[in-house]
Amino acid sequence: MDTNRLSQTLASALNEQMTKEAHAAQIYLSYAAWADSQGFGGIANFLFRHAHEERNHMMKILEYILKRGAIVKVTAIPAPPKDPENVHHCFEKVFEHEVDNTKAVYKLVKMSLTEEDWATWNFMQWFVKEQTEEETLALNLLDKIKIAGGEKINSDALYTLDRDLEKTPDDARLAQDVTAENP
Ligand code: OFO
Repeated sequence: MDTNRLSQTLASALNEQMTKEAHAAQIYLSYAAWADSQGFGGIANFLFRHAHEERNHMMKILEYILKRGAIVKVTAIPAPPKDPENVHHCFEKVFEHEVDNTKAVYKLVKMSLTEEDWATWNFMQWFVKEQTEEETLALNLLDKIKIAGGEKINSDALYTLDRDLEKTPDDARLAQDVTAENP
């Protein structure tokens, strides 16, 4: 009796996505280490927390593949890109990585729709929402940095940003979650 509930195509796409989330964790980890070495402890803390979140995403997919009776393939994780040039560049890259991951998530949603695999389609909706939150968060931070001068951000503004990021919540609120009771 075949107990595998995932098609070959979806199983391998989910495995790829699992590695992509692990790669995202490595990117955040390396940017966090870079930020700390530059003296930005608050930014580093924010990025370290995010590395942890990405690893949780990897685990979420791994558990889903197992639950559906398919095979998990743990492979090598590509190396993260080189260090950012400055704080502005760091968050530009963070935003780019998030958009890139969103595209991969959308691909999986489309594949599950085509295959009429509603369990996977439903599972992927969590990632769609998560990516929207992460893009919003990265965009909000980029906006703040741009207002403070972008690449030419001065040390006072950097100091404030670093201090604020130490306590910045890991998720952004989305417009679609706003209600009259909870504006
Ligand atoms: Fe995995 O959430 Fe961003 O990339």
